[in-house]
Amino acid sequence: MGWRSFIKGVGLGAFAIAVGGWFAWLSSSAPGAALPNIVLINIDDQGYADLGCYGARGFKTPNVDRLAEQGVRFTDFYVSHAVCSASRASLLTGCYAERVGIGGALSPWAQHGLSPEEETIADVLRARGYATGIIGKWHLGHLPQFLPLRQGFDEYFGLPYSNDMWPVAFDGSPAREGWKAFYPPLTLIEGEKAVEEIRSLDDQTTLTTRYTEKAIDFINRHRERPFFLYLAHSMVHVPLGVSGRFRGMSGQGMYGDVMMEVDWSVGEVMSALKRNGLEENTLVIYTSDNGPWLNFGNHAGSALPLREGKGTAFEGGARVPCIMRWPGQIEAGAVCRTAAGTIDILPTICAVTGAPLPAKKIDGVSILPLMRGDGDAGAHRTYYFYYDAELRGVRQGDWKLYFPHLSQTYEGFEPGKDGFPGRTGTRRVGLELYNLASDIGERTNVADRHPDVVARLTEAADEARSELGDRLTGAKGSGVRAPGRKQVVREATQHLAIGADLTLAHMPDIRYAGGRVDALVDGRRGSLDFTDGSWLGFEGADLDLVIGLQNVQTVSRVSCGFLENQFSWIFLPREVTVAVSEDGKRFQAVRPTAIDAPRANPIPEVQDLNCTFEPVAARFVRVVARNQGKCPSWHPGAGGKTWLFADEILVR
Ligand SMILES: [Ca+2]
Ligand SMILES: [Ca+2]
Repeated sequence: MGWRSFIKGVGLGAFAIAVGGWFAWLSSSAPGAALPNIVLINIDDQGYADLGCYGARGFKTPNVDRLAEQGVRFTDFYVSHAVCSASRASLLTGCYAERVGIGGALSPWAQHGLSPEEETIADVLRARGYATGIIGKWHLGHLPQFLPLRQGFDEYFGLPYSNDMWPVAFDGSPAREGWKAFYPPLTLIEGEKAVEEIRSLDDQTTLTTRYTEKAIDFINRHRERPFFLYLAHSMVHVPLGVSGRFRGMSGQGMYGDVMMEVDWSVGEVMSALKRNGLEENTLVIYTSDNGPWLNFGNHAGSALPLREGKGTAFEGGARVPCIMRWPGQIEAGAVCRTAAGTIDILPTICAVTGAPLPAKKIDGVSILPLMRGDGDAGAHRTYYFYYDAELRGVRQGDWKLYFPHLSQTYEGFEPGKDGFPGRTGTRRVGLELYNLASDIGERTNVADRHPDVVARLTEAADEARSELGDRLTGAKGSGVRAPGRKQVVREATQHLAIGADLTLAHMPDIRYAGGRVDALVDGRRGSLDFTDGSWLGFEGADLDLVIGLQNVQTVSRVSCGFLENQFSWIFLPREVTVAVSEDGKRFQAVRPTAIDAPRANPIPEVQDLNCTFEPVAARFVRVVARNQGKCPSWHPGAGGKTWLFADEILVR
């Protein structure tokens, strides 16, 4: 029994419920009434149309199709967020990613991860007496304190993040420039230990087979007790890798070959369940974390007839296949056309197993009635489509409404091929309403014709805004919880500028420190994590600040904290100038601090730049930190605007 899992992050009340639930199960589990095993298979970047039963062309997926023949296939199933980390946060917690503070795709330098205070599917099932294992891609924080063993899993084997976050160029050679050169080595992790480096495209070809072998081993070892197996394939995310057995098998090319191998893997898992006599009493769920990465052309899947793909709120990004098989509980060959999503999987598993729901608020609901054929159950539920903390869309019934935003677009751009990406563009999306029943490809905006629907969905969106926030409208969500952070904000000692009046020549970006300018002199210093709510970020602009002290003070030192995180285009300033004044009009420069030209440094660092001078009487202190302006030629973003991140200007 994992006592730690009971105690972790829950209060005594929940502890009592968890223990009570477990004993209740022990006492009621007569032979033949054992709790069902749960196998959750999550594919990376697989498109809506990449399975035979969803209309795949050029390759076959007989094993996944068989799951659909024997279970239920959802036609309108959604991820909450069409990108890896955010999508996985929702899948495992039953929450919109915004609620649990996880956005986008975490980089290998991320200083945060899914908070260990959150309860995952593994947490709730382990508390119910299940053995829990994850094989494959995690991507909810690579630091040890955020890895799966801290999130309810007994066992882990796989990659901590995406298989393309590695120092290897698109052609498979060691990366010497561009983004790829910044990445640390990509390593497979067993438990919490790095066990082996994935160095080459050849190494990538082994992943699907190895994950499958580990999955079968897990099933064999846990045949005697209920288990939860989360098999999160690294494929079919680029760089594609397929074993020799499937190379050239599909006739569609590499992508089809890789899909066929993933399908083979599903067949192997099903065979292992059958050999162990577990085929009946296991709920198998198959889904994908987001739509296809279309600019990879023939190395990407297809979401047709849906619009766009990964990284957008359109259907091609957010709508994914989902199949569930559970003989005797789910009717064979059923098709569910009611909207549902990955946020519903945790509460559904709780309903199926009798496990208590997480103590903290979640967003999903049990879709057990839908699985059992009651298509009307929850037909009027609302699903929200966030991206980058922006509430971009909302679906209710057949209607989907988009709010004005800038979206990535693949339309009109020549895709790449053979593992190389093509360009993508940006599209301004307006207030757009589509009827998905008559216009699944989202081509005819009918917002003008249905003002009542627009009003109703806008009202529904307001509920999400007040609960989960929305960067598009500036709404702060009252239900948003913090992610797990490696470092808390560093304390600063008392200094003269705390609480002083601040005047800024350029306003910082509102995304960091929530636009609170006074964070610069609140006595707390930013950590290595630029999302920690402490930093003020300036894109392409200088920090030009006048600090108005309460009264004239003797000042002899000004210290400024700056962050360097070149992967995120954050650079140290090229110069810092400090000047003082008694009247706020005539300033006397005390000393400029020139800073060396930036050199490539992939590791995030906080630098405190100190300026010490002869004591001088001052009422006002002006600090100007010059932004580098443009990413240097050696940087992957060469020519793009650099960010300057400042926190805590200490005056003494
Ligand atoms: Ca993905
Ligand atoms: Ca501060």
